[in-house]
Amino acid sequence: MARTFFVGGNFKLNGTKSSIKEIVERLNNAKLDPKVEVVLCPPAPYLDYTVSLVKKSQVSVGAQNAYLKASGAFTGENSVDQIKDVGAKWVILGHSERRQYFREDDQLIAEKTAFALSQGVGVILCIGETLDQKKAGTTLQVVERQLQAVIDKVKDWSNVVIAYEPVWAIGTGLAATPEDAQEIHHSIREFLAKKLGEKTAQETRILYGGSANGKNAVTFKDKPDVDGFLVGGASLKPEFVDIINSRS
Ligand code: G2H
Repeated sequence: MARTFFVGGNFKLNGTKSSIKEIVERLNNAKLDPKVEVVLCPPAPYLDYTVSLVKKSQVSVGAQNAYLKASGAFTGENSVDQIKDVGAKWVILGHSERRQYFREDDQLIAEKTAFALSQGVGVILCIGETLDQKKAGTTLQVVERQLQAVIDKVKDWSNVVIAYEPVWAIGTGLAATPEDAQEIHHSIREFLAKKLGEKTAQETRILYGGSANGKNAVTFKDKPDVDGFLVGGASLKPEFVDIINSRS
């Protein structure tokens, strides 16, 4: 089964009503490759607004974080039920910025992933090694450990998209080479096959994230295990359209 190419826009802590309107209207008016699934992830206060602006069925909206409870006394958290209530369908979990600045560990990320999936919200699950881990040659150990924590809690991966985001490539302008990304993505798929079976491994989309942009996206075109991108900085710019159309 062919995997649908997936491009996520992670706005991070950026945007205003006016800039988000500009981004979504650009996508509404652009000629997008109809075979690509696009997910826009604005900051939580703009989820409802972003949903209201989207005009194309291939474009949906996701949150950048969600808690492992649907409601209650959890000041400051996002609820998957509320994410669903405003019409968003996805949530990014495990992003390295959450791991680093908010001390989220594998266990918490796995619990949040399991909860979001149980409530019918798709998860863009981020994994990736730091520069020190890459230098130490432990990239695969790190991503396998991050995946294993989720595998222990989640058996149905049909609503999970993995984003391999090497931390050293995030926001640095230094993207992984397509060859390196392909090698890691292939190893991740082999790991999924070993742990969850060949069918799940073949069906799960593995995105590349880390300084993806309008110029380099096309260089990943012939890499069979790169099923799309999770895009930060460039998702705020007109070149986001080029990334979405990079396979066509
Ligand atoms: C990695 C990526 C989006 P950027 O964090 O998740 O950001 O494309 O700015 O490196």
